[in-house]
Amino acid sequence: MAAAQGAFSLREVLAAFQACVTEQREVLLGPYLCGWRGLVRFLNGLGAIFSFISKDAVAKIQIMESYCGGERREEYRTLQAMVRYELSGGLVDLQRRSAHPDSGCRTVLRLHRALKWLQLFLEGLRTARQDASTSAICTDSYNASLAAYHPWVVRKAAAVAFCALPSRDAFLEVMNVGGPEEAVEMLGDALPHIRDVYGITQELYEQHRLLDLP
Ligand code: 1PX
Repeated sequence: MAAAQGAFSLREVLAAFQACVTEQREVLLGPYLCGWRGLVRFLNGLGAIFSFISKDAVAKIQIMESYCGGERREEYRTLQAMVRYELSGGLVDLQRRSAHPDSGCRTVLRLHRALKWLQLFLEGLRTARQDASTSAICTDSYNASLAAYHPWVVRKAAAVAFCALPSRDAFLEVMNVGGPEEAVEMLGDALPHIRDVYGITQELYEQHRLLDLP
């Protein structure tokens, strides 16, 4: 699978996660959502079998984009501001989805859990042997993160889709950042930023007891 000339590079997509964290250690939602948009674009390029995943991700990105571009956009500039605003305004369903089924807090929580999958998957890709199976790396990362939050039917559909992933080398090539060595190096540079965004979000959600939002 050759990397298409002029196709976008995963380097730029992952750079968005670096741009997320401010000096005050706040997470900017603009670059965060840009990062997710880029990842979805990448996922779409992997084939139609992944479209049930990208549809759900896009739906969640769109919910957040509408808050970020809406009347209360100032309250949605950072994750910290969003949590403050939604919690103080009673805009989050804490027990069961009812009056506020699509709060920013619950929507970001879904993306946040998926970011853990991404972190594990990229770490796996980076450190695996050349002949490793991408689908096994993806399955392991999924089982160690998102799977716990998904019903049986989603887990099964995901397992089937993962079988369609190309080999590790082909996958590194579609990332379009140069040869396998360069791709591995780029992942090494990008991962600390993804871990950082994940860690800040996790701590914020823990502090406010938001990690189990329905
Ligand atoms: C170099 C690597 C780049 C790969 C880019 C891949 C981008 C993947 C984007 C995945 C975003 C997944 C968001 C899932 C959010 C979620 O958990 N939603 C569920 C719960 O939502 P609800 O509103 O009902 O509470 C929802 O049930 C999900 C349904 C769709 C299936 C989600 C399967 C997720 C598998 C993630 C692994 C992606 C594999 C990509 C292979 C490269």
